[in-house]
Amino acid sequence: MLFDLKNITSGVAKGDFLLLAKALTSVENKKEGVITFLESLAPSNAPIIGITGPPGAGKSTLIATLIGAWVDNGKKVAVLSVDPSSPFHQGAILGDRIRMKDWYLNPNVFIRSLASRGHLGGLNSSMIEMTTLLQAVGFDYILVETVGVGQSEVEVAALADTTIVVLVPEAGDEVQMMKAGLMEIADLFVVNKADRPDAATFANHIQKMVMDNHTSHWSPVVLKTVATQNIGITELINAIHTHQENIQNVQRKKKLMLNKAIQLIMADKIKSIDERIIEEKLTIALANPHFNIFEFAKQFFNT
Ligand SMILES: Nc1nc2c(ncn2[C@@H]2O[C@H](COP(=O)(O)OP(=O)(O)O)[C@@H](O)[C@H]2O)c(=O)[nH]1
Ligand SMILES: [Mg+2]
Repeated sequence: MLFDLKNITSGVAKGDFLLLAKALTSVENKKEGVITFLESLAPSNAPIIGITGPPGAGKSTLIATLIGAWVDNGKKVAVLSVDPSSPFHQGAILGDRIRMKDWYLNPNVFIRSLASRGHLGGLNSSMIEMTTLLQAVGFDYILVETVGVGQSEVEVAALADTTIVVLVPEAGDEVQMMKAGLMEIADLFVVNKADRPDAATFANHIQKMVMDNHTSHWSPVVLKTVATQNIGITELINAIHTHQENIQNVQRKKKLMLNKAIQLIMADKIKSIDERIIEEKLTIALANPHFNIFEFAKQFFNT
């Protein structure tokens, strides 16, 4: 029942997300039958838009304004928000729910907070599966919010059609540190909190970095916004749409799908690693004074 695509889709069309929510939970937990279900989904071109950046930069606030603009245009929007999972409780921190609360009851908006599950600061490991499901059930835009620490911004770029890096004027040092990596992943830079004094200088600095660094045919756009006052949002939406048009080519799609395929294949291979068995064998192997780690590991390699 959870995997009745027709029922999920008609629920979404009516703004009833109960079946979708249940299906997403099964997909997130990779329950039995999920793969068969995912294999049955028709392809969709609904854009996946990744929004990453340091905590407090205004990602959630920006997302709320994007939702507002798209919903006004009759679109359906889904948001997956990946918060760093707290070591003290299992489960996501609820901060984003509060900020996005205006949208929680809207029939055209589906929002889910996710824990980052496992890899430190990284994305939830079922992200490809969940975004593909959201695409298939009738959303026009899928937004993925991730806190830009560690690997997560690289992971979101591998997942998203358009990656937006949100920065704030005082982020100078972080940008220096992340410089090279950011240039590779950002399709759009948003300097949010442009109501602050140093915003123009900071945006110019990013613009200069973009011009010094860009290698691909798409040169990242640098925009200034004040999310809390809806300033710069029209320009941001136009830039997202322009980027979407720009990436409609076979090459780009192939690159994105290659990334996703590799992630799915790796996830499948990791499944076959049983740490307990390795540990048992290791206990015995370590008793050998000639223990060699390469020789030991080799017995578990794929043949
Ligand atoms: N002054 C100012 N504050 C903002 C702006 N955008 C967001 N904020 C505030 O910054 C704080 C963090 O915003 P939030 O969207 O939760 O950031 P996130 O952690 O990146 O999702 C909140 O108190 C927002 O109200 C802005 O453009 N200007
Ligand atoms: Mg947030």
